[in-house]
Amino acid sequence: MKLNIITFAATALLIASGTVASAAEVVVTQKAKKFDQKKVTINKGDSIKFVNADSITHNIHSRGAGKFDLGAQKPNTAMTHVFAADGTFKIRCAIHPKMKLKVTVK
Ligand SMILES: [Cu+2]
Repeated sequence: MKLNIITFAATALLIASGTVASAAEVVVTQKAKKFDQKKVTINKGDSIKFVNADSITHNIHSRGAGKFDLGAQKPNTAMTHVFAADGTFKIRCAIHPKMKLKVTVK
């Protein structure tokens, strides 16, 4: 009986550590109509949390393969996008065309 409990605990620990290692989250902040990073490299399945630290609305999107549109993002909010496929993504703001971020997913 005692052995069964130990086996169960060890299995649970393995599952938990595997979950933690599988996906990461990178934070990219929008400030003064710019992304705080120009390039981000992540692994497939990772996500980017986009923080709007401006006092104006932004609208993050990407066209082409794996396109997405987060829609209007109000000041002092965060939106997260999961990159499920590999490739290179050009992230733009629909309101401020000069905002550019390149995301490489490996
Ligand atoms: Cu913007």
